[in-house]
Amino acid sequence: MTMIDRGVCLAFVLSVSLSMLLGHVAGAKVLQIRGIPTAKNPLYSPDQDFQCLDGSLLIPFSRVNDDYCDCADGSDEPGTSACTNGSFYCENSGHKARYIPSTWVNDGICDCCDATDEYGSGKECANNCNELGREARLEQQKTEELVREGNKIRTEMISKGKQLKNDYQSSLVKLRVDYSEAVLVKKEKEVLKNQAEERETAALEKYKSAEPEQPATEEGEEEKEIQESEIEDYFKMLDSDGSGTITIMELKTRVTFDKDRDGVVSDEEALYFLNNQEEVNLQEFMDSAWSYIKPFLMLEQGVFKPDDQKEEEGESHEQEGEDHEQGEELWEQGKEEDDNSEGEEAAAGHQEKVEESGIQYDEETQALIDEATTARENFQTAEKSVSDLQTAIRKLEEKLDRDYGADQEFAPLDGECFEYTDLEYIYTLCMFGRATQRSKSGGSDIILGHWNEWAGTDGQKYSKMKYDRGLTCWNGPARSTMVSLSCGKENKLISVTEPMRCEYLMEFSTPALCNPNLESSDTHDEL
Ligand code: MAN
Repeated sequence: MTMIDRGVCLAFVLSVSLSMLLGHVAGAKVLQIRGIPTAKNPLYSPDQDFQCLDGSLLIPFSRVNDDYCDCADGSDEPGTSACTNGSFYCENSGHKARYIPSTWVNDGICDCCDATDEYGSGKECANNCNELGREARLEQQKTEELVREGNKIRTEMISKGKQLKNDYQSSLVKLRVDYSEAVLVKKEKEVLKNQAEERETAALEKYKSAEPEQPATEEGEEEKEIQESEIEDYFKMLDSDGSGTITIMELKTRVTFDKDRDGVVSDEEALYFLNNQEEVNLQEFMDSAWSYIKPFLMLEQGVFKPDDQKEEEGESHEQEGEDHEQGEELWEQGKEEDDNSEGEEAAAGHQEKVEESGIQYDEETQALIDEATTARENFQTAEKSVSDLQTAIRKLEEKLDRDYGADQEFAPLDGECFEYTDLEYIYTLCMFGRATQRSKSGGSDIILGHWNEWAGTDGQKYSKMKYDRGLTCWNGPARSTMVSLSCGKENKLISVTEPMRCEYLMEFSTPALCNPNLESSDTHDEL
């Protein structure tokens, strides 16, 4: 190589390295290192050796942006793609500045709207920062306007929420007083009932031997067999894991057993239907559990209706002999039996037989039966009001403990239900209650989850609600639903999808989240 050739070659190398080192030189005065913001210029001083930003190495300044990676943190190559872990700064004047991975530099793809990342790839990138910036600013204005408008409603929700919490508090005080009174009344009625039943039992003693035995007939046997096979079928259906026993957990996934219709099948409810056992096998199911379950099942299937409905419709009051009474009565009776009052059981047994046998009692005995019946009814009424008050107190306590947001802004939504319909299903979301799905072609509600907790992350706790423990999918998990909340002028269920089988995602807009003081990840950037 001649001296001239060498000179040309050196000049070329210098010009290339200079072009990699320097970026746009505004007004040809300031030396701007490519790939860093101006604020970081003091860390890249051409008249000093360069200290890698992690402090790991000191290198001659000529090795900055020389397309060779020296620093472990990639800080010597902000303007080239030499380091796999470096970042390149696009100023994007007119829009948002951003960092991109330095491996994107000169890769033939326009990443920065000011086109600065593609200075050496030959790719022609347009600088469209002004246009994009304008659009983004408009978008941000719209968002701010929405937050401002929504915030007005949010303020109303806050005052309503606070009012509700106060109301719950005063109702609770009152209910607790009512409850103490109701417990006293129940005790009093229980004493009266026990006394009346003692008299009734004594009076009925003399009629005991007069009760006719039921002779078994062939027809009766056949009918029994049919019934048993029906029961067995139902057993198999309830035994969803095919283990040969029905457990509390298996009953808890079925709305049929939500006796008090509060949206949850409680342990108490499940135990009731399993005759107070944790699990039952087929024999136990036939012998005991079935008599508790059957009336509820028939009720659900519309085979018979609760008493009050019957009365309204003027129907007769015939009832199958051995099954427990339907609906409310049955539940109350079950609870009574749980109380282990043997006298009551015996008297209730008498009562059934009295009705079945059609025996004519003498006047005095009949009067004692009537008296005991009234006493039993009075006791049941008193017992019901105690349990109703207990339920009401429990529900209020739950509401008082519930997290309704920093300013109680979500409290007015408690108990409100919202619907969304897609091509196949009608979805319902009852806030702080449960989420359900119903096929448009009919059938019953499938529970997609019960309210569990707030599940938002990154300081945005109230942006997600988790509903779980829904109806178990065939061979799969229990259904669950995540509700993703965002600021909107009205409370509305916007969409429902099922991204994973039996895991649902609902999008819900609410003014409760239109808080101008909350930093959203977007509004923080300078535009
Ligand atoms: C039903 C619906 C669906 C769900 C399937 C799972 O059809 O609840 O959403 O994916 O059951 O078997």
